This record gives sequence, structure tokens and C-alpha cells, in this order.
Amino acid sequence: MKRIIIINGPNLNLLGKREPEIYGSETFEDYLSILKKKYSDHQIDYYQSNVEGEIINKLHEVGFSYDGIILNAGAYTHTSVAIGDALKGIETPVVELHISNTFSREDFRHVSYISPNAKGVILGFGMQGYELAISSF
Ligand code: CA2
Repeated sequence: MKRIIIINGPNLNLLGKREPEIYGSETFEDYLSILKKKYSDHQIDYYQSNVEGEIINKLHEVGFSYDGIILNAGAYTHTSVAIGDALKGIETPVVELHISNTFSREDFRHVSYISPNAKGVILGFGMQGYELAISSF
């Protein structure tokens, strides 16, 4: 039994409700219940926040006891030195995840403060990326 947490950042609470052409039409809560059934041999926790400091606090809280963190930091990926620094300070391996292929989008999405401190990066596979990330731990 592995302890894994999915941390989703800003605006990802809107999944399934806006911009379905980019992010699909499924809410994360619906997808999470499927994930939990599929990986019932793992403990899969979920946290979402639109607030940078709250994401950092959660990383500090789980970053020494969990087996894996799946982090979709949303737009903070491209701006947050503070989240990048938080990842340097924790022990649990982090998989950076993006639903969309950020390299096929605007140039500002090609920068990541998460990647240098991540075990690996999964992007462009839609929600299925979360399954790929879970199976990587
Ligand atoms: O592709 C991803 O997973 C992103 O992390 C999503 C972020 C974006 O800023 C990153 O560049 C890539 C945006 C999340 C916004 O999600 C929404 C979902 C539905 C409607 C509106 C926004």
C-alpha cells in the first residue's frame, strides 16, 4: 500500500466546467473516484488550492511521510520560485503533471520551476496522465 497525494493548483477546480476543448469535460472529483477504485491497493489523497502558500504548506505537510506526490501546479508552474524551493526542501518524490501539452501552447508555458526538482514530468495525456503518474511510484 503506497501513500500517494495528488495536489492540484489554481483553477483546476474548474475542470469539466470550462474550456472542455483543452481540459476535457470530466470533473476531477468524478475522475478521482474512478482512480481510487482502479488503484484500490494504494491510498490516494487529493488536495486542491488556488493559493500558492497553501500549496507550499501542503507540500511541507506530506513531503516527509508520503511515497509519492503528483503535482499539477497549474499556472504557478511557470511563475513560482517559492513552490520550486519547497520541492528542494522535501523528501517525497514529485511527479510534475500537466493535462495539456504545455509545449504546444504559449511560450510562457514552456518554463517550469517544478521540473528541475521533479522525479519526472508527464504532460499532454489528459486525465490519463494521473494514472501514468500513479503507476510510476
Ligand atoms: O495542462 C495543465 O494541466 C496546466 O497545468 C493547466 C493550467 C495551465 O495554466 C498550465 O499551463 C497547464 C491551467 C488550469 C486551468 O484549468 C482550467 C480548467 C477548466 C477551465 C478553466 C481553467
